[in-house]
Amino acid sequence: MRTALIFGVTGQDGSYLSELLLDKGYRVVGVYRRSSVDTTERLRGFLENPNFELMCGDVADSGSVYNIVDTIQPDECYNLAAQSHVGVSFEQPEATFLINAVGPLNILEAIRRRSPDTRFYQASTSEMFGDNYTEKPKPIDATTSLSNTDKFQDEDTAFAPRSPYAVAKVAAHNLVHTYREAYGLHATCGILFNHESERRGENFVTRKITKYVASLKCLMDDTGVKDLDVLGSHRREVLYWNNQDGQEVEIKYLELGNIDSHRDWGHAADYVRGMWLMVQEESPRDYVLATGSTHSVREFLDAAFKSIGVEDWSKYVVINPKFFRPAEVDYLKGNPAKAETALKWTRDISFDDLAQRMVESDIQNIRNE
Ligand code: NAP
Ligand code: G4F
Repeated sequence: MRTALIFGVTGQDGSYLSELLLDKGYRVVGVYRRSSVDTTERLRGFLENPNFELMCGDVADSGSVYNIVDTIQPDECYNLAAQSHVGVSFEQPEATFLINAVGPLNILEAIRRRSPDTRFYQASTSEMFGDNYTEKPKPIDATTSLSNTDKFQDEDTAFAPRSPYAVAKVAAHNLVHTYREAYGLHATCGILFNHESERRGENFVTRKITKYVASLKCLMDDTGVKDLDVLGSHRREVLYWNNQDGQEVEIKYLELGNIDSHRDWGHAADYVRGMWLMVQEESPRDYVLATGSTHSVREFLDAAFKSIGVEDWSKYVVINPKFFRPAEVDYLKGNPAKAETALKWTRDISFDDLAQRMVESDIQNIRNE
């Protein structure tokens, strides 16, 4: 039985990766950090699995990382731990750098000193490209949806980080390369573009939108009102309605920041499969995982609101400068040709399916509350 160690197991990707590895017959050891509240909500489906166990630790604490790596001697180690919110990284740059750059350094050192045969995966990100892209590509593999005139990012596009989050991720990315070359570690970076899911953190833009849309749908169903005029004749911050059970329900308008930025959005379940495939390679190499399509936040709003039959979302959305970032990444569109060709990596869930699944799941969550 192979053993996998996952730092950041309680996060979105950690939960999907654990499921994948347990299905493949791995023993999975997940590292969670001490908290005053339970953070294992996303692990509910497999917490009782005899092949799954939890250890407490913090990537920013080298002693705990050394101890865990030394004790477990994993075949594979995945570092998904991060302060992963780009906006928050402007408010907490030091903590972000410690977790996102020093954290992976601690793991690399622990592996080098205590478990050098462990294969290591680092969660790099498309944010590292900043506003840079490649305009005139070399011929692109026919299996991708990219055309030769597209602007995109791939493994050869230079990094130009625009946030403390991205700077820390570039540092970690370069550390992985250094440890691979200097010490011969089997260490791989997956440069992953945005991937979302029903388990996405609630302060990322997709989930923030789908949670709002789901509450709107429940409210409309409960009250029989088809088109709430949140910003029109009912122009008040919060509207109250009585639902079918006679309970008071409130709905506010949805406040967002920059809705003109473009992201390449896929589903996390598809992306964790790509992480595993990278680690199985004989020689460690970096790969971009992306869909090859880009959509604005506006287009995500279109898809989410359409899924409940609302065509005009402008009645529900207010732009609040509070959610703008000091520096924005305007355009991300990944070219997954290398992963598609070398790893035979494919995706099952489309952009429209993604939005719909997230809305449906949030409706279920409200109904089960
Ligand atoms: P996420 O849901 O925010 O999960 C992050 C995980 O890191 C959580 O389990 C969190 O624990 C843990 N963590 C934070 N600080 C830690 C520390 N000091 N020590 C140990 N664990 C710590 O993020 P995700 O979306 O799953 O992303 C996984 C990784 O991929 C992250 O490194 C992210 O930067 C990177 N990435 C994500 C995307 C994306 O679109 N999702 C794209 C590219 C790269 P708590 O539960 O206690 O907070
Ligand atoms: O959902 P976001 O916060 O994701 P962002 O910044 O693209 O970062 C995510 O993807 C990265 C990969 O490219 C990961 F490395 C990172 O860990 C994370 O998972 O924001 C997406 C876009 C941005 O342009 C943001 O400015 O949506 C815009 N936006 C507009 N209103 C908002 C909001 N973002 C958030 N979080 N909240 C808003 O109200």
